[in-house]
Amino acid sequence: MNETTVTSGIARLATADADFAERLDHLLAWEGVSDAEVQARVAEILAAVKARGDAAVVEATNRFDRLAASGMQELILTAPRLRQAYDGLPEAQREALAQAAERIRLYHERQKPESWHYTEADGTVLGQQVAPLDRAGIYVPGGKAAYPSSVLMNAIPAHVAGVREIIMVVPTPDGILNELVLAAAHLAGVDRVFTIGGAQAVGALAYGTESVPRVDKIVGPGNIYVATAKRAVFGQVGIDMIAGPSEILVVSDGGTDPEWLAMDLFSQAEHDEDAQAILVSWDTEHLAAVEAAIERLLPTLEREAIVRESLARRGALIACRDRAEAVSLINRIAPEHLELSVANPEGWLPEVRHAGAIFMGRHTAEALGDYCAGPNHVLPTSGTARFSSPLGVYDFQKRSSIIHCSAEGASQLGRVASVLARGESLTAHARSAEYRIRD
Ligand code: HSO
Ligand code: ZN
Repeated sequence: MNETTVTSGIARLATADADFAERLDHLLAWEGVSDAEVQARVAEILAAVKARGDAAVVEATNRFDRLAASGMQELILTAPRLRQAYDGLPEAQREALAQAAERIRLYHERQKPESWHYTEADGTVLGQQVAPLDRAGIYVPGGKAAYPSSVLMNAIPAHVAGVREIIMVVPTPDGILNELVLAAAHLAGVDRVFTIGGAQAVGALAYGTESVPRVDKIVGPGNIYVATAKRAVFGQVGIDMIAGPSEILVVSDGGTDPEWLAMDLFSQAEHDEDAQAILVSWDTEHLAAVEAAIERLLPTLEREAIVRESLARRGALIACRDRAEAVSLINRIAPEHLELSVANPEGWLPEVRHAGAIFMGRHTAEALGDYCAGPNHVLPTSGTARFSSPLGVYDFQKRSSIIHCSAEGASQLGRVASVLARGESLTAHARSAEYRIRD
């Protein structure tokens, strides 16, 4: 293949090209950090919330979301209001939401880590106790990315983990509430919703105000101000990952309908202009057929402009030589979503080391995982699947070590500890251990 691009603007690359590695690096590069100006504005908002609590949050909310709330009381929605949103949905939506929620709950039930312990010969017991967080805060964006499905994906694992209180924040620009988002909150077990957003909402959750309780961890996606605020309060509270734009990598052996694959690529590209959709195949005729399908289907899309921009900015059709090269591309890219659109996907699994979620076979469209298959759709992006995992029950729990020495165990361990403590010149440690040594 040469350097030309098809009219969709999607790049064509081939692993055989001399500059392939360089072009791939360029394609994958994503700079997620905010500039100094955003950081300064966020710092100012956070400082105001810390100093003046509710008043500062209400002021910022009125300003940024064009509201006229006289106090925080006007920005609170309690359980009955969430229930009302759910009851008011058209039947089909209520059903679909309930089915998705149930499947997500069942999947996450399986993730629950258990406490464990074991007893040594001298009677000493060692173990690990798992406990949920007391309170979690879920940030739900209010703009073009207000996804009820994300409410389920963030709140259900928290609920399954046993979190005592789940607080949700969602901005309502111009006072417009998204009923589906509220209905999802009802289904997912959210206790209270504050209609606030931006850095001020992150600050309120991190520090607590007169009305907003301080949480132990803040999860959920948001714009650059929200991401910057989350980074800034990290340490004071836990946070989940900082999500980059959505990505999909499809590997095809040539046996899947090109239109299906084109639409799978579009399904992530339509999220935003910076989303990334890549197709890899060693079958060059098939790649050409997918290209043709892309051209054919693009004009049929509601979000054609966003998809075109995303494909032109960060999309690619990559021709590789063989299956082995496809595997090394998967692990190099470490995609958020990987579709293995191949004959025997199980055979590939042991070789896939880095991917947020793996969609196996020709029938498993990523969209099914986005909504209702069961696994979480909050996944590591921008190559972070190298070291992190999907959002899960474990993100809403923490572990405590358990040590219970028998008299005999304390005596034995005391000898070891004493030697090490004296080696560190920490003699109170040594003596504390030595008291328990029996002759
Ligand atoms: N694909 C997105 C999740 C989502 N898709 C929500 C549709 N709605 C996460 O990468
Ligand atoms: Zn999606």
